[in-house]
Amino acid sequence: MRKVITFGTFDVLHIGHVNILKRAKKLGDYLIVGVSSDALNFSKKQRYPVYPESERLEIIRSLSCVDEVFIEDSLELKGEYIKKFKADVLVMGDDWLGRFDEYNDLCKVSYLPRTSGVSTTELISQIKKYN
Ligand code: C2G
Repeated sequence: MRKVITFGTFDVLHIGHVNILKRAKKLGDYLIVGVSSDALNFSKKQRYPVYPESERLEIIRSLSCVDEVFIEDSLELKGEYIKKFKADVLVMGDDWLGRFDEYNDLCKVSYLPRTSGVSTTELISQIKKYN
């Protein structure tokens, strides 16, 4: 069984998130998703996600292409997560191109193209315009 692991916040779920998860699953048989914690998100972006981690975890768990989920507590723990889940492939969007090449020693690292024209940040600013 070929295991694929990927990570993300997946706040305000949109088609770009679904596309990357479906494509990640196609690279193997079993898809594990590390959902970034609220605290990790705050440390990265200085704001909390719209949906709390418990809800983001449950939403991602409910997708048919996802087999297993867990909370990602730190960006620096990727190597530990890859070993713990015995992942064969690490998938990230190409906005992270080159950032995780160090894990090539542990598994294959694959960057997939982002879906253009959609992002959580753009959705939030669009929603703010609806009064
Ligand atoms: N994504 C995509 N297309 C978009 C938007 C996002 O393919 N239009 C991908 C990203 O490249 C990422 C995944 O969807 O691989 C999740 O995106 P985010 O929720 O923005 O996650 P991010 O903040 O990049 O967190 O440990 C890594 C980080 O936690 C990733």
